[in-house]
Amino acid sequence: MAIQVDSYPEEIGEIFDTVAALAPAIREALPGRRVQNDETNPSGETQLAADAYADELFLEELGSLDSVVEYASEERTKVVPTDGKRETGLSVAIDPLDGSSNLKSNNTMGTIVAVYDAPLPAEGADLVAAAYVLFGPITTMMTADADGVTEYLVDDGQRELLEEDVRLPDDPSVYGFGGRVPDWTSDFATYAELVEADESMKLRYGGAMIGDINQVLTYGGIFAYPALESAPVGKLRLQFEGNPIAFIIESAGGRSSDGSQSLLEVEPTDLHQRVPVHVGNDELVEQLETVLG
Ligand code: AFP
Repeated sequence: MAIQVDSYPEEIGEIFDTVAALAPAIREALPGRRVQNDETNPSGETQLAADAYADELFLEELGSLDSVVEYASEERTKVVPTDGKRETGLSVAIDPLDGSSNLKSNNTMGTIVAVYDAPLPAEGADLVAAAYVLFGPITTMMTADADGVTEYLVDDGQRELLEEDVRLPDDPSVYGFGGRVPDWTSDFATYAELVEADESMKLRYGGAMIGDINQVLTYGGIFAYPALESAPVGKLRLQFEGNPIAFIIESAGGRSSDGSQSLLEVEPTDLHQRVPVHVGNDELVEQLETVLG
C-alpha cells in the first residue's frame, strides 16, 4: 500500500516533540517502578506501574495540545475526549510502554504513537503519522510522516537527527516470531520453517515488539506475532500496535499483513481489537501471504 500523507505537518511535529520531551521523565521513572500497580516497591510505597505512569503523562501533555481532540491508550478501556480546541482535530492512540514486562528483566521497551485524522477506532487509511521511542542502551525515536521515516536520538527530551529517509535494507537477515511454537497454526509453522531454512536469516526475538521492529528496520527481515490456535486474532492490538508499525514499515518500503491484506486495510471494529501482525521486507511478507493462502 502506497503511503501518501501531506496534512498537518506542524501539528504532527508538535505531537512528536511532546512525545520526545516526555521520554526522559519516563526513562528516569523506570528503576523505581519495577512493580505492578497493586504491589509495593522495596520502600513499601504503592505506586503506579511504569506503563500506567507513562499513560498519565501522555494524556496530560498530548491532551493539552490544541490539535489533539481524542486520546486513547492500551491502558484505558475508553477513548478520552481532550481539550483540543479545533472542531476537527487529530486522535492519538498510544501504547505508553510497549514491552513493559521487560522492565523486570531490564530489557528493551518503548512507546508507540499513532496519529489518526479520524475518531477512534480509526482506519489505517486515516493515519497521518506514527512513531516509536525506543528505550535501549540509548534512547532513539523513529517517526513516519509526509517526510518518510526518520530516526532521531532523543537527548534531554530533544530530537536530534540521526538518519533521514530510513529504508528497509535489501538483504534481510533477522526474524522474530511471537507465540508458543506448539500454538502456531500449521501454515505459519510451515512458513517459519522456510525462513529458518534460509542460512542468511538469524532469530532475534526480545519480547518487546518495538525492539524487534527496530532490528528489522536496521538489518532487514520480518517480525510476526501471528494468529495462534488458541488466539486466532493473535495478541497485538490494531489501533495501538498493528497500524502504527505497519505505517512505519510500509513508509520505509516494506510490507505489512494480517495474513491476507495490509494491516492498514483491516476494518476497525473495536478500540482494543487484536490482529495477527506480520511486517518486514516485501518479499518475506509476500511469501508469508502465499503460504498462509
Ligand atoms: P507487554 O507490553 O505486556 O510486555 O507485551 C509486549 C507485547 O505486546 C509486544 O511488545 C511483544 O512483541 C509481545 O507482547 C510479546 O509477547 P510474548 O510475551 O507472548 O512473547
